[in-house]
Order: sequence, then C-alpha cells, then structure tokens
Amino acid sequence: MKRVFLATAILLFMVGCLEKENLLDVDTDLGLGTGAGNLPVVAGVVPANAQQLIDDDPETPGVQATVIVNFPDYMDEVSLEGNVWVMNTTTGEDVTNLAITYNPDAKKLYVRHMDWSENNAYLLILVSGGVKNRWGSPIDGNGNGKDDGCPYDDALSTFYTAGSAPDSCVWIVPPIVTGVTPDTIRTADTLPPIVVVFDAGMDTTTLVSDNFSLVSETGSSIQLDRSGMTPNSVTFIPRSVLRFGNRYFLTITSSNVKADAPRNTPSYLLGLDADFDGTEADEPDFQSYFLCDTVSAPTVAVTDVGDGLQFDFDQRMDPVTLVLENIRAFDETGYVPGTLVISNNNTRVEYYFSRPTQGTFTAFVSKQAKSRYGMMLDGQATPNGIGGEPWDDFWWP
Ligand SMILES: [Ca+2]
Ligand SMILES: [Ca+2]
Ligand SMILES: [Ca+2]
Ligand SMILES: [Ca+2]
Repeated sequence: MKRVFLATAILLFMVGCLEKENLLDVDTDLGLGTGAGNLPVVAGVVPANAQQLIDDDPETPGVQATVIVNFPDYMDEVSLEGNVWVMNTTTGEDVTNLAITYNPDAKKLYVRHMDWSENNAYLLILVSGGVKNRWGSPIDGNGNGKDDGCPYDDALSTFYTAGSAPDSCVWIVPPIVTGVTPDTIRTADTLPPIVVVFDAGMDTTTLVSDNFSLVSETGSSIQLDRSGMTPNSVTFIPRSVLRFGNRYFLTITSSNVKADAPRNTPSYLLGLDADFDGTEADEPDFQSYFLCDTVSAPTVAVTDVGDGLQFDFDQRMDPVTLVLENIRAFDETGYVPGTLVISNNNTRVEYYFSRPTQGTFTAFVSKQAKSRYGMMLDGQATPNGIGGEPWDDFWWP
C-alpha cells in the first residue's frame, strides 16, 4: 500500500514538472500578430532580398537610400538598438554611420545611409536573441516557429547597389536536398545508382563518400563509390551487391556537406538543412531509405456491396492475418461487428455486418495483413512498394 502511494506521489511530482516545463514553451500555434505567445518574424523588406537599393536623392552624388523592414508584430524598440547590422559582403566589412529608426505605429524599421558604396552587395542582419517583440518574444529569423537562438534565428536580407547584381548577394538560407533516388521505394536493382540532388550549388569537395553512408537494416555498411557529379548533385554506386529483403538507409552528414555560396555568406548557412526547417544548433543528419526486393507488398481496395463491404487484395494473402482485428468497418455510429468470408484464392474478404447500419461507411485494414510471402500491407494512399511502414494502415474511403 505504502509503495503504491509513493509511486503515485512520484508520478504526480513528474507530471507537475512536465506541466511547469510546458508553461515555459512558446506557443507557436497562435496566429501572427497575437502578441505574447508568438515569435515575431519579418514580414518583408524593401528592397526585397537580392534586389537593388535605389538612390532616392539623384541631386546628391552617391547613393542615399533607406532599407525598410516591415514587422507584422509590435517590436520592442529598445531591443533593436545595437542589434541591427549591415555588412558590405563585397568587402566583408560592417557598414558604419547608419541611421536606424523604428516607427512603433507603422511597425517599420528604417535603415538609412547617406552614402552607400556603389558596385557592392549588402547583408542586413537583425540579431536573434537581441531583437524582440513588445512582449519579449525573440525574433524567429528562419521562420520555423521555434526559438533556435543566435545566430540560427538571425533575420537576414540582402540587397545591392548600382553596378552590382543579384548573384553577388550572399545566401540567406542553407542548402537542402530536393531529391534522392531511390527514396522510400522498392527496387529490384542490387546495384542501384544512388543520386542525391540539392537545391543549390554545392562545394563538390564535400560530395565525397565519407559524408554519405549506406547501411542495411541488419547494420552492415556498404561502401559507396562516387560515379558522377554536377554542381548540385552527386551519384554513388554501391561497391557490393545489395541483398533482397533488406531496407537500406542512406545518411548524409549534414555538417560536412556544404554549399558553394558566395564569399561572406554566414558560415552557419553553408551546412545542409537536413530537416527542412532552417538551420539550428543540433541539425540532424539527413536520412532516407529504400527496400531492395523482388517481391511486392500487397495493396487493397474496398467496394461497398450493399449488404457488406468487399476487400480485394492485389495478390494472395496469408489468411491467418485476414481477421477482424486487422479488417474493420465503421458506420456513422461507430464500429460495425461482422463476419469475414475469405474467397478468390485468398485475395478477397467479404465483410458481413452483424447489425443494421447507418450512413456512410469507413473501412480499415491494418498493415499487419500479410501476403502469402509474409509481406506486410502497403496501405498508404499512393502505395510506394514498401509494406508495413508507419503510414501503411489502409483507410477507406
Ligand atoms: Ca544620390
Ligand atoms: Ca526559428
Ligand atoms: Ca534544420
Ligand atoms: Ca508503404
């Protein structure tokens, strides 16, 4: 008895801690501009990223112009002081003698210089951790709804002056992977070329096999040999044949695979953004997988036949797995108990209802339903040839 009480007390204490921790979390589910619970972002900059900053005083020699930053949120004016920088990325030097003002009602920041150098590109930086909204929430420069800290959440924008060009501007986002082949599919090729495509030009000295690993589900590592490369893609061939019936996991070491960005691009933006949510201190490695096999995973289709539902599989199934636990029907009032009749060489299941039904039906087939070769169901909306994945429970309609 005493023991049970103690366990309960410990559990309550733990729940208390968890709740406390949650209170400190910033609620990112709130809409923009709702104040305290919301991480502020930059709504837009004039000139827009990689656009020209136009001289607004043609009478005076040189470029006189103002960069305007729009916020959707009310910002803490004091927090902007000392946390707004412009770097001349052509020279690598910070720009001095900026006149920086904030209009709280307009929610606009003005960054003016009376003599911007021509033929140069610039990077505007609102320092994360420093710049906050009126409620003290830090700026979310990479716009992922999380406070990633400095420098990952710096709000960045570039521009250039007459004589320079958009492609002289540095990058303000990290590179990402836009495609992997084969990716989350089944292949019967035991020496499949593995192609990784990036959204931007990469430093090809980092596209080496040391930074790309292929490991089977049993843990054995397969050496990759580079067979081709373009500025934004790389192709590897496995040195030894892959084995049927195995999943293979491709891992790219995010921090080692780098962009070939213009000089003075912030170095933290060069590594791969593996999870597509901007850069962060603990960027995970990129991972994808595929199945090497000649045997396809079963798929299923459902038909409403009036007095019941009919489930048709595209191949012969293991009848032991075609049970009510794995195949269910629902109407508007909930679960409809029934009887299953297996027919057509174990490719069809007829589901007869044990009670009157109401309204439209929903059907479910668990990914635990297996083919006669033991392949689990590939039940996702567009089957990818691999069964038993977390999203492979089938729902109809
Ligand atoms: Ca001028
Ligand atoms: Ca963020
Ligand atoms: Ca990331
Ligand atoms: Ca699947």
